[in-house]
Amino acid sequence: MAVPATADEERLNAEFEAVVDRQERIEPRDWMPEGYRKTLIRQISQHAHSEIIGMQPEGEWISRAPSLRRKAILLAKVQDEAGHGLYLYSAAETLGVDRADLTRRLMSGAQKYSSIFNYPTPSYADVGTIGWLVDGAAICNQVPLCRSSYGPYSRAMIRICKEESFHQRQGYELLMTMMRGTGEQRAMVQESVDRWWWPSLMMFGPPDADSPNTEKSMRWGIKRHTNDELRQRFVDMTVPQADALGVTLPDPELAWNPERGRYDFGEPDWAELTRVIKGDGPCNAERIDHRRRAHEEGAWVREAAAAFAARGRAAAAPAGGES
Ligand code: BYC
Repeated sequence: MAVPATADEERLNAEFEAVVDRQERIEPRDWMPEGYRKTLIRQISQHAHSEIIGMQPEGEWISRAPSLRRKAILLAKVQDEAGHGLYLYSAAETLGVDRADLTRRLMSGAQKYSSIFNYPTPSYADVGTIGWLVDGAAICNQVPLCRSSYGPYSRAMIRICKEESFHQRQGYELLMTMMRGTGEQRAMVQESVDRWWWPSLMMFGPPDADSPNTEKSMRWGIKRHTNDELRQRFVDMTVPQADALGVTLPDPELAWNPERGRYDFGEPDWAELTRVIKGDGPCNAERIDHRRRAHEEGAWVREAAAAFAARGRAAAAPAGGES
């Protein structure tokens, strides 16, 4: 049975709702309902995990990039993703959680990360397609999060989105270069787009009717649009880009609807999304194994950093012990 709120809690809640309604920001020092805090911790930490796991599929191509220029671009992009993860873990820590604990929850499977990173990257064209479609979907989803009601999250998202635009452009430029190349290169691009199109649509989450979190998250100003609204926006933005590139999107139902002024499109395979989210995608086990290995191999770095920080604290402490 729900515990009745005290008069004090009711007043605090009314103040909280007024701040959200005025489209102002909630800051870490402010009172917030427990459900709001929990939802933010869930979404921000899953987002952080996605950035860190998201380094793997493209990272596989760093040592095999076809030129120094392509290697430098890819290295910069993957490093940006590490940075995004760190901004987001820091934003999550303002809500009272600990990054080391969140990492443990990722590695144990207790917390999720985006379904998209459980697909393989067998072709170099996948580097371009991830930039174009995956980062394109990320931008669609994340630009509205710059206006999210929680201050540290919205500020992290502003910086992340600026970097995501570079990521999307480098992907599109890479694909455009390949499309101007040989027939074999054009076929590589098309094959890659065929594999990534539907998983990219799934990044926006389940259809609104099956999205248990959307209503509350919208009420609290955490999310600004529903999953289906953003999916539609992504399709409308991407179809003209596909035409300019000269690739076909693998959806026979994709067609301009003049009445709606938007594109109609087919239904993604929601059973596949559920399977991938539950851990049964093509690369789930591999991604988590890799993350665990990297965590174990990085233990000495964490120990060294902690020892260095402790030495700094000891040196800064006044001589003669406690003051
Ligand atoms: N994959 O009620 P719903 C990037 C889960 S990083 C896995 O609609 P919500 C990038 C959902 O968590 C991309 N799980 O949830 C990085 C929930 O489960 P729980 C990541 C998914 O939160 C490197 C359940 O399904 N972006 O772009 O209202 C290189 C029901 O869903 C997925 C973000 O994290 C999924 N696709 O809406 C390149 C953005 N979809 O937690 C690119 C921030 C749903 O209740 N996050 N689930 O057990 C969001 O905007 C929202 O969390 C979502 C889901 C739209 C993803």
